[in-house]
Amino acid sequence: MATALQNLSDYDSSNFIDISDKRFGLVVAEWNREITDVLSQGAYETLIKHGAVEKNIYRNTVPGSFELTLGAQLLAQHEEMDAVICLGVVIQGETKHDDYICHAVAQGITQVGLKYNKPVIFGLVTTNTLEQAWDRAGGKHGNKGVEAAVAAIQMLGF
Ligand code: DLZ
Repeated sequence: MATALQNLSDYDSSNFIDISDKRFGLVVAEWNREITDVLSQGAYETLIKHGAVEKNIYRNTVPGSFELTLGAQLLAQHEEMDAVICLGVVIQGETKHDDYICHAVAQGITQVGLKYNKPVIFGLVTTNTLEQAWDRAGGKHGNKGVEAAVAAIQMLGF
């Protein structure tokens, strides 16, 4: 019987396709920058580990997670771009801003992926507290940037 996958970073990478000629765009939100930098580093290192070439990885920052959608579109529209990975951290506050941002990003990047027919990965960490966000950026719940990169590679082999 197959073992349950705990998370995407446990994925069996032996059947990943060759990504040495694939181009990846990383779109990274500057809001909660200390954390998004860790997510970005995790995604970058994962792509390199699985065979991507440094010159084929394009990293762009946007002010906040709300801008991830447009950032993704500006990269995805290039024919030579194979996959885009969106990374951000949205922490719940006193208002509903987190809800609005998360829904907008989820819907927006879904549309970008469908419009350009290429993987646009949702690497948004959405938590109640800063501590929970760190838990998902190299802490006890792994690094969601790593998982986002794995998802991109996996989808390229689809
Ligand atoms: C305004 C805002 C707030 C309150 N919180 C966050 C957050 O937790 N994470 C994040 O990535 N961005 C946040 N932003 C900024 C918005 O995403 C956006 O950049 C601004 O509303 C400008 O459009």
